[in-house]
Amino acid sequence: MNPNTPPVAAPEITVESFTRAFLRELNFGQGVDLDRASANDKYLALSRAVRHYLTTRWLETLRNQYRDQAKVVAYLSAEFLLGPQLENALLASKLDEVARESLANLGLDLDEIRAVEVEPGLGNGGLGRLAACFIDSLATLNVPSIGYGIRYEYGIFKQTFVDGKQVETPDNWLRLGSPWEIPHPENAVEVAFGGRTEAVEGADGARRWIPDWRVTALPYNYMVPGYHNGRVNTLRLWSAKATHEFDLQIFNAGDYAEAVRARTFAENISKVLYPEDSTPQGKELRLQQQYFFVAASLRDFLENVLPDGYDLTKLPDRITWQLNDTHPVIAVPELMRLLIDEKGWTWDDAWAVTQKCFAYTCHTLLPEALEVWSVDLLGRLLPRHLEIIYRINEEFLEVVREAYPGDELRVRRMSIVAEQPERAIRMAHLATVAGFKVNGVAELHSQLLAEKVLHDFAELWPEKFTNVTNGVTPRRFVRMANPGLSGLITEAIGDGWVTDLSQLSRLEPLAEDPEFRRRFREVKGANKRRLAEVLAARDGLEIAGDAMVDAMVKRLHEYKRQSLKLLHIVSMYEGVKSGRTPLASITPRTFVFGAKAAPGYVRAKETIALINAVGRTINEDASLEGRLKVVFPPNYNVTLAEVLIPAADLSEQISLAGKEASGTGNMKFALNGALTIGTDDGANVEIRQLVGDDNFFLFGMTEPEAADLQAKGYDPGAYYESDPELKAALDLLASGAFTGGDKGGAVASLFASLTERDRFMALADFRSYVDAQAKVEEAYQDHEEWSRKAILNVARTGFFSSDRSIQDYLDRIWRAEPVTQNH
Ligand code: NBG
Repeated sequence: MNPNTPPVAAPEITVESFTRAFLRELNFGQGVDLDRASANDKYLALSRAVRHYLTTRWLETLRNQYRDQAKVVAYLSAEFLLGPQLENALLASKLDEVARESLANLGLDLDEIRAVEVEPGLGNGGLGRLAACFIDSLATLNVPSIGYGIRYEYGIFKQTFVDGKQVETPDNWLRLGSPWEIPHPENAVEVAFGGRTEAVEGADGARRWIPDWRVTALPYNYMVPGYHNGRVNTLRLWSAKATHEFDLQIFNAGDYAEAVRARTFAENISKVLYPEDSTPQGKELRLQQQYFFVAASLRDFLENVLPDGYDLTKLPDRITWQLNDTHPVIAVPELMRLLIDEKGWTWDDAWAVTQKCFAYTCHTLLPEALEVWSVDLLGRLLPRHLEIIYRINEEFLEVVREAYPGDELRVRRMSIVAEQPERAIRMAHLATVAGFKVNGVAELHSQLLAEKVLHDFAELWPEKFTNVTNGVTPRRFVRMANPGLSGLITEAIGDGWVTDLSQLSRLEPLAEDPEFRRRFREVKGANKRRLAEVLAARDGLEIAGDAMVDAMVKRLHEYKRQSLKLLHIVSMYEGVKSGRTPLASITPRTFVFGAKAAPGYVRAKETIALINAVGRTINEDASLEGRLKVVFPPNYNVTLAEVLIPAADLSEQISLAGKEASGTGNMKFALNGALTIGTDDGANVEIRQLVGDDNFFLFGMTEPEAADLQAKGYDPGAYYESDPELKAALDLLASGAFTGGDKGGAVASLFASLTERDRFMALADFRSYVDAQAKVEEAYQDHEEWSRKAILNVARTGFFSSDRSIQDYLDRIWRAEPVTQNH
């Protein structure tokens, strides 16, 4: 075939063409006619029809990329929490209206078909969702880029509640097939593990690795369409397959059981996403997953993306591998290994190039969340990589000793190899040594990284450290999730905001316009009704018609302090029951929780059980006349977020200051016109600076105050004793009033943990939190004023677009350029 043969043209964007593409897929792809088609048939045929439109642009993007050889950004991430794909694909390719009309002509409803989609839950929370927002922005900004990750067969577990307690079931998201992926077995690569190394005569640094087992990494490509710009980037997720040779040998020897065992062992690598958030589990399988996907990705880039014979000394001009947290950091010794052992480079040449290829984003401040691998495990699984890490460390420590002669304490602190409590590799140190830039994800976080977590490194290499505040994609989280608000905004300022969110500032004067405020409230009201319908249909939950929607959705973690929110609810309830608060004075409110707890995180699971117990009591208490409701829909995910966030009035961002790296839910809520009640933590700080103190409910200690109190000796019992409302709330909880008289179990455990240790100082912030909540109550009474504040939140938070984040990365870290498509 002539290499210049252009790809087949996409079907025209007309109702007729679309209908033909849809019916063809239904008939020939699914093998059914319209009358007999199941909902899933229709969904698959519709998605594949949309795919036709994207594919042509995708092929074109790839051809241009190959021709231009422009610098590429490879986003290496163990998680991509994509959310549903169909609507985003329709929107990006300008097919939304056409598809709706075409289906309506056939007597079908687009929204009904959309509802069939099972979202790929290939992430735990913020980190994975951020990766998904970033690839969307990279495509929309026309940046040649590729996302690399793992195609987990089971994503984040499905959460259900049994008697209010979390029960996990597997998320079999591929059960009915995914129309969005295209496997490419011909591009499979092998990844090796285990074994030993041996010397290579006369080589500078090179050694031979003799692994003892291998798996095949099979790539699945996903399209990442830019918004209305003709670019379609690639997300390549790897699936583990047993190698055939390995298999066949055992099989031929007649040991079928062993053959199956070997296959299962190999394929387990991409079987399931680790349901951990913030705290890594030192599990061998997890290290296998990490090496598996980065080894495959590096090889893929070097062999399939670069042209044959590419001069690898120029690699830093062609690529930046962005390390999304420490999960992909094993890529550093892997590149060294490839260059030295396989390409025959000297150590120094390899290190010079490697150091210019990687940049590292840190996503946490919790010391226990910084990944560490025991030398024993790493040496067993990746013996050659361990040797390379040791040598990197040796040379690095020489640099430290030279800079700080005689300061052995510092050398020990900075070493990549920890000696206590066991010999282990600190992946964040490796990433910081090897990366040419290290960034935090919000101003405060980056500052604390440089002052605390990675202080010694920031002192040695101040120029390496920088901040890129997170962002979220306005396409999914405003344009798609909130069509009502989008329409209103577009009517007022045109539709340029969808790709340039700073334009939202032009809404500012409209906050003073009573008619605009009325329509804004109308949209919010409609979004609440939509939420009510979804919760009723999805979970049989009931929310109060036009009550304030107060939402706290995020992973369940002690530092995020869902327990503080719970104390507030209990305290309100206690106030009414004890007669301290007249019922009529209470603003009707629906508290909405959404949170998964890591399956092994007992305290988090207890908190879920207690929220459900308190919720049940309050919802069933007729004396409250329905003024307070607590709903906790199980299995919070992207699909639900898209319905909940646009309906919210109040966004709860109440982590202990200095613990939440950034938060991104906080941005989504503000952009959809919810007001934040929050601490001075993560990106809350920047949100408040932008929206102004009058439009944000600030409470709690600042980070230095919290650190101070901790240093002085924090005694939660003293707060319990001295604040009668706090005491009453905690006592009511402890009395078993919400748990059918049961004072043991979760009740006793939470009570003790809060009053005795309270690691995240919920009691210290309780008073200022409930006082701020009282201000919320008061402010909400004045609908006009509240809407004004809400509109100002929308108008002033355009900064939090992931397009802006990506532009920041481009300008200050990647130094890559957009490459415009032909149309
Ligand atoms: C999370 C932080 C959030 C942050 C996201 C995205 C991890 C390890 N970190 O605060 O807790 O918004 O990363 O940066 O999941």
